[in-house]
Amino acid sequence: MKSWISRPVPQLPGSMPALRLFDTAKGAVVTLGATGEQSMYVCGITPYDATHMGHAASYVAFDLLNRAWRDGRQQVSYVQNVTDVDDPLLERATATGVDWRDLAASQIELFQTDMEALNVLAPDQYVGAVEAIPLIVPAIELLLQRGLAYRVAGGPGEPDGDVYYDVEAAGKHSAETTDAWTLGAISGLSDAEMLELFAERGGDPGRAGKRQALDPLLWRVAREGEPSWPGGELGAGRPGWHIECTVIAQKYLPAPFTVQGGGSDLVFPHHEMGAGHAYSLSGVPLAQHFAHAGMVGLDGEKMSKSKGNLVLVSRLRAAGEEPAAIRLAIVAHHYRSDWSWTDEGFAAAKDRLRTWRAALDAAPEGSAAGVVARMREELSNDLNAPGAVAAVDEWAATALADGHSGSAADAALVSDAVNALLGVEL
Ligand code: 5CA
Ligand code: ZN
Repeated sequence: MKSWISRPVPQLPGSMPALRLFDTAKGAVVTLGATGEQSMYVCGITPYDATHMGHAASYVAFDLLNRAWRDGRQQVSYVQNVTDVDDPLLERATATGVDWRDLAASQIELFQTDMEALNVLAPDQYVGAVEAIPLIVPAIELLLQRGLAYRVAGGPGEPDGDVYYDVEAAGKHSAETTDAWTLGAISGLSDAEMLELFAERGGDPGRAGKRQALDPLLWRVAREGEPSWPGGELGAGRPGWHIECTVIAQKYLPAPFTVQGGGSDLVFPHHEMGAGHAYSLSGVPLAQHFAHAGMVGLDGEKMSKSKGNLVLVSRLRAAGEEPAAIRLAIVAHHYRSDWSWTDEGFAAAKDRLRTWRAALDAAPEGSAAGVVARMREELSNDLNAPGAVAAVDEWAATALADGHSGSAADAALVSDAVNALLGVEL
């Protein structure tokens, strides 16, 4: 599928120190090897509603990582999916009387426009679940052959043949190797916690005929009134959610790739199960590291399409708000923290943008190198964007207090650094 267009990233003199990042699976900050080549998979949207501030913040978070790597002279391969067929999309389409394909296409278009406006660098591969089905089917067939997946009998009104992943068999299958995956390897959650989250986040623990309550769906055979695709030995149907991301990542990225990213609501079951699927298919881990962005709320509640408490990037843009100010409001929060979007926070970001721009006209001679070094230091420390923002704040305060006539070279370097590292165009 077509991706959006990245804006150019200014090249700064010097480079970022070694990058440290919090790894969810290890429960600790790790240093990423500067091998020269990095690879990242970030879970994309389910396109049934417009991009809200929570989605935007998760893509900005991994855009900071992308920019930090590039500043550290690393080549980055970046893949993102779009879950362009799934229950919530089909349900919304039915409820609103829109063809599900038209709904998905319109929301993907809006998402890409939002990403472009927010100066999020585009992935190298932007891949839809639907276009990946020919890759997903053989992967599920292989899991069945290996005894790591099984078919479930239907019930009243339900056909036979939905395929589920056998988490227990998969855990045993990988047990002899190092870095093996067993349920909980990524999330570190207890069985009770997993059961609760599984039900909340698209799982079906009570489905009759499953071997374990936490076994996730791999293939849903065709139902009347639902779209379906040829499934080889599986029969016509459509894929489950986790296998989609695993197969797309395995197709387009090295194994293991460097970082799997998404919001913290994807830790379980999505990234847990995806890691299991990958191990079962290839015998090596899906990713070296798993990183997660915090949840964004509105007035203290998680922002979510189902609750309807949404601040939409597109709505703010339509109201004439500047995307750079939206981005600055996002990066004022550490990517791992949970935070709420507020009018005051947004007003503060707009003030800050004005202040930084005014300071560029008064940049003291020789002041830029220090602020660039501090921004890099902060960002190399688990993408501490608020620290980098504070460094620019201090520089701006000094510039404005001194009342110098500005140094054009210093202004250009600070402006380039704020653009290259934070993605904010001054
Ligand atoms: N299509 C799947 C991933 S394969 C999906 O989760 N789509 S989504 O549209 O629901 O979410 C897209 C991304 O936004 C995910 O990384 C998700 O974790 C993140 N996200 C969703 N809601 C929030 C929120 N309130 N705050 C922060 N991030 C969020
Ligand atoms: Zn995903």
